[in-house]
Amino acid sequence: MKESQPSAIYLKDYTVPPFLIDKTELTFDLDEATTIVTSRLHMRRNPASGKSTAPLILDGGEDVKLIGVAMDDYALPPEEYRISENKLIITATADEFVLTCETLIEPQNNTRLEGLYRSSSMFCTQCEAEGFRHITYYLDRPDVMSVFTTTIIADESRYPVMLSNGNEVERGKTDEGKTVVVWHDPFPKPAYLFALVAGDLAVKKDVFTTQSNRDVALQIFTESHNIDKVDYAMEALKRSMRWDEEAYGREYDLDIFMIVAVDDFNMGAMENKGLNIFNSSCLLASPETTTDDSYLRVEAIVAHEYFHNWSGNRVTCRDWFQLSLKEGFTVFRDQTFSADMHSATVKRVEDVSFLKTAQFAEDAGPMAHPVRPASFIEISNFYTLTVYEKGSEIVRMIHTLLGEEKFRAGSDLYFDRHDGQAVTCDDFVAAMQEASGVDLTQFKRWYSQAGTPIVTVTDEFDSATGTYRLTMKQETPATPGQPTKLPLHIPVRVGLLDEQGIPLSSVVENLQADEHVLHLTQAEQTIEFTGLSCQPVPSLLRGFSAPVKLRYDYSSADLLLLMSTDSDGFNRWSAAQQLAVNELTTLMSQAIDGKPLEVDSQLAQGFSTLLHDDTLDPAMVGLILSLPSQAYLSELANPIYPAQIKQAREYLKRQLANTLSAEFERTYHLHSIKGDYQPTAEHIAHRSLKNIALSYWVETKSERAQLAVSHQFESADNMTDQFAALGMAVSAQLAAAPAMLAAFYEQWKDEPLVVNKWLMLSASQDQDNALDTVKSLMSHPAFDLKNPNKVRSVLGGFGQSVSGFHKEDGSGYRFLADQIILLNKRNPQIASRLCTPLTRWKKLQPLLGEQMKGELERILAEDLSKDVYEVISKSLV
Ligand code: B3K
Ligand code: ZN
Repeated sequence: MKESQPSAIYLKDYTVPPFLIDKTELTFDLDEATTIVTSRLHMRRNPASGKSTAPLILDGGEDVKLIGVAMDDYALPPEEYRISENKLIITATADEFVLTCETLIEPQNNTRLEGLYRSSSMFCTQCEAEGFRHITYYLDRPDVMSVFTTTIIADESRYPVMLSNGNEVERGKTDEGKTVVVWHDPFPKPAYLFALVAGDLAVKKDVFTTQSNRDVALQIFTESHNIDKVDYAMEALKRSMRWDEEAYGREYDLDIFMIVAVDDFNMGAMENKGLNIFNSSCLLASPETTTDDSYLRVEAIVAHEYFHNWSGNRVTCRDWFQLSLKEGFTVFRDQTFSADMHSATVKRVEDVSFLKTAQFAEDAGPMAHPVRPASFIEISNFYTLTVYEKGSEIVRMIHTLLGEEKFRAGSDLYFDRHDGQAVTCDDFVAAMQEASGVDLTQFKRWYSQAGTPIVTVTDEFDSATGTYRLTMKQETPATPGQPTKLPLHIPVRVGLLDEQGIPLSSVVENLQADEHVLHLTQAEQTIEFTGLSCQPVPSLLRGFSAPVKLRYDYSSADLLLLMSTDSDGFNRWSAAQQLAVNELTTLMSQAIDGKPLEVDSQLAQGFSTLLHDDTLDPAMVGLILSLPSQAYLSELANPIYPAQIKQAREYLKRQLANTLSAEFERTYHLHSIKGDYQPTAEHIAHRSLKNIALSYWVETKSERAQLAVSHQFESADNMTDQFAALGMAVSAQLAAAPAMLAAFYEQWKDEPLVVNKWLMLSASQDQDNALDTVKSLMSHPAFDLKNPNKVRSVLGGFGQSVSGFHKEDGSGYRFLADQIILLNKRNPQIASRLCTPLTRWKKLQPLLGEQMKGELERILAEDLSKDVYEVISKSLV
């Protein structure tokens, strides 16, 4: 362990920067061995800071070597500056000056993939949140916005493409024959949005004409062998640009918009001004190599990064505590975009399912934090589901409270008022409140209070007066650092149905309607619905109108009714999930008690109705047929018995398969589509229902079903069908599965993105020898510890192997801990992300939980990066 441990920084300590940087001029002399960066920073004291004698303190990294520093061209002698804890400190400065720094960095030795690094044969950058300081000394904070001019000097034969933010303004040669390219970005921006790319890249070009009739050049760059896989991303980009004009009135501002795909990238993509950089897995797509899910992901991420041009770049964050200002809002924007492009209900179900599985688990664990955190040790650890997904839910609730028109007035005011500024979540809410006249004072607690509220609903019906009363109680469990909680403003969308499922109109506060938005603002509140002729079945929290856990004692009959009749598609899915959860909970208890499993499945009846109704949206039917995942059931359980959850799921799936085998076989054939692959909502829907039906049918192990799986695997003309067949063969443990896995690798070994899917599936196999399998995958030629996608595939996949990861002797946990220790120094961000499954130890059954805790303690004894230290130390509190 280190002598002194990293310490936290606090939102309450925020102060404005003592200096500003009006202009930033950077020169990169690119070379494989060493790169020399010269910066000329046009600085002045910040009049708003009131500190007229404060020293100049610039952020740097341990990997940046200072060659020289000059002020107004006077080279500072060593006694006039010092470097301490990676900061460059200059005590005496004028009020206005030009600071020149020359630094040396080694991109090829940069394994953290922050700052400037090499991926394949190219140079690329990643600067958010605090990566720029690994390039040169700077005021690396988002409230310092500067106009950047970037000069790139490189050998053109190896780096014919040299890119940075903004527009290319100059091109020439040095005396030694190297090429010099100068880029200028007229929009002031924080350093986290800086980007540079140099490499031998192919480009796909297009043009977008904006609503005000300006032509914008669109360029997508990849290594040449991938350039045939960017058409879908280009079309998605154009759809995003058009949508942001229509939905938010936001037009693109520069003359050129570029995207570059790189293979080694810590996350999905990055919204650098005018030069987005993407993990190739989030950009490239072709029918043969890309599944439907990945197509949708490419479209959503292209949109997300593009939307940041306004929600993030033009209006940015004052400090990193405000991260959700740009991320929550931009996720809401991309979710709405995808909903508009495809099916809104399907999109909502997928997003909510993800939130309830992963964000709720985060909220219930040791890293729980508010959407606007009050403190952090390492900001990279706060690019979380809470900041992103729950942050988006907060914006969605504002949308629900304001309605479409006022919400748009609020966003217009926000963008116009704060264009070119670095602002806070409070500024966002203030604009929404001011433009709408809706009081959001209490609502703002959603930003500062962590944890998932539990809303418990009870009801009574007075038949004499036709009055129905709903009593709602809210309670938010304690989270680290927040023992007590205040009531939140929770919008609850409610409809009432009669016993046939027909909507009942009712009156709430003088408003007659089929559906009401109730405002739960107190710890407990009763709401009266009048004008009812019969006892209703409530359809609560329609569309998941707030990110809460809803508790209401539905009977199975109520759930079956909602599942087959509710006018709210989301709640039809939700009712089916609840019914499945109820049955699985019974089965899990039996498994834990060592009893034989048996359940009188009501779900089979509901599924049968769905499978016979050919008028329904096949995508929705597919979603309803999908049983709650192992991860979701783990989130609900306390304590978690992983093996018994798995046993219960497998049992129920087999039961349903056997009961409804004819229906599944029929559905499989009915939804098999002919013709060319198309990633349209309609085709995706048919494929998804067909593959879910087949995945049930094959559980019967009938010969016909097994043949259908092998046939689909061999003859599919698209990755969705081929990979689905492979996945179900593996999970049903068909005899043919090992040969299919081998054949798949052989077929796709030259397509790294497909190989990643193979690595993930192979690592997630639920077998006793799963640990041996994962170890052999890590020494497989296809594996590469430098590449985050491969690490995520293998170790993320292994985490899903219940019998491998949760092995009773603790060997699975030990193995993951070893990998975290190995990656801790090489790539702290990736190492820290890998810790997540270990943070759940307190909820695991004691036997397993103790083993996990032991591994956390072992990791903590190492010399840790800030990233890993924060997660591990907080998990052990
Ligand atoms: N803003 C980036 C995320 C950066 C993560 C840095 N550790 C991508 C996005 O959310 O759009
Ligand atoms: Zn984002």
